[in-house]
Amino acid sequence: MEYIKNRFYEKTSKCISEYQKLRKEHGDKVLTEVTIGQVLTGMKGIPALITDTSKLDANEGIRFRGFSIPELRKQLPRLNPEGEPLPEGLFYLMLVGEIPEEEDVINISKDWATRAHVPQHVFDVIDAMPKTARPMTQFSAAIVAMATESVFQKAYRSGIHKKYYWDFMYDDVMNLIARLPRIAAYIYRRVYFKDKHIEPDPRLDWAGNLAHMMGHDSDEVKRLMRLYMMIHADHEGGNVSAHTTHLVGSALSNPYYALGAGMLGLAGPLHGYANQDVINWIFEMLEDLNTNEPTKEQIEGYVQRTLQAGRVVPGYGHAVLRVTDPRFTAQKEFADKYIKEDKLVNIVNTLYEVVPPILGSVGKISNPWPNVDAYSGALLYHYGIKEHPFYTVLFGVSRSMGVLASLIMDRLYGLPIERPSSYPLEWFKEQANTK
Ligand code: AMX
Repeated sequence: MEYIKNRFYEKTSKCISEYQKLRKEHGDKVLTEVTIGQVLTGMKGIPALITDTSKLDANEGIRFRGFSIPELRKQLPRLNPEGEPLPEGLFYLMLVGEIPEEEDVINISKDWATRAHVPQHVFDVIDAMPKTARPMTQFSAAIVAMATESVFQKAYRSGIHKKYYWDFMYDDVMNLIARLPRIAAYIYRRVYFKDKHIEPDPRLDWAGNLAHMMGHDSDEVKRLMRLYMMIHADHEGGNVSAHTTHLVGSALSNPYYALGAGMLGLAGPLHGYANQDVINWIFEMLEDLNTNEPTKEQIEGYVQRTLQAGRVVPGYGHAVLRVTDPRFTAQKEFADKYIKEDKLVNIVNTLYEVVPPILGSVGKISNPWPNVDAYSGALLYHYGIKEHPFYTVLFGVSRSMGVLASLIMDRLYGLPIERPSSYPLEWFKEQANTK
């Protein structure tokens, strides 16, 4: 499928000269002031990164190359009119910058299917770990172990010119994304199904094949998996998994290293791990309340107790968003349409009524509204994927598409190594006291 690579280059190569012109002719232009507050609260709001694949608006949510999630759910190609779009189409959009034709999406599916072979030593690395090792530990170790396959690394060692880096990066990225469903499903079957593995079916699409290899072969689960893989794919460049992948890649580390590092960031409870933490927290609540159907008042009381204990309410709040996450809304619409009665989904819906006013009343919380993680676990659980310690791996498979599409762009632009400055606390105190 060389034509997709060619089309990417054809559509985006003009950005190389635009980037160089900006750097040369407008390098002195002041963008914004940076406050001490921004530095001390996680560099929020500082325009410090170039990311073309998606942009997050605080009051609207994510847009992928200008398209919102509702727009994409209507416009991206799907396998049948009732289904969800194929994530392959979103990858094409993020990479090439335009909505693909159905044929392009089918071709990416086929391309990934031909690249999906995972070398045996990667499975050996996974098998060497205890089954009690967290699924994200196994997942990131497997990704790093697969760096033996990096064509970019080999090309770099052989001395290729830097203007061709993106080309080798492209092949690494396509191979890597193609192989992640197999690795994820292998870990899932190893940990929860006594190593009874299921071979890939190359006729299936990328997300459908993941559901199949996990042992969830129904059309319903495949539909959910396509939605899940689409909405978790990218959230502009500053979030921990995207920024880490970009930062490590800026040292010209191969994409396996860069993604492995990004996945370790995704595994943190304030980031991607929140999607499994939501279900953990709900089960803790049910145990504490000794019921499977808590009342609104009981839930309110538990939320208050969580805050009093100095813990966060997982699935709520966001570093950038100031409204209900449209990824939450997409999942809620999916549940409203397809799920008639489910206790966990009902609890998640009640939490949506209960949590925002409580968090809003705390005073210091910038965003009391739900994020993507508030809903995803309940949907997976409903469709029989009940092993919640595994959920962040699914998030990681999806997130690979956005962060790795960006990594190809990074090498196309020829972005340099990233190296911001740091100062001791004393320096900030001095700045605070200067007029
Ligand atoms: N429950 C309790 N307290 C919360 C909270 C929540 N859901 N969200 C924010 N706060 C607290 C913060 O911990 C912080 O407390 P502190 O001043 O005592 O340290 C204070 O409110 C101010 O934080 P903020 O400016 O509103 O948010 P932030 O940018 O520092 O953090 C986030 C954002 C997402 C980490 C935070 O909202 C949070 O911890 N949420 C719960 C975990 C979660 O759902 N994470 C997933 C995010 C989406 C994703 O990446 N997948």
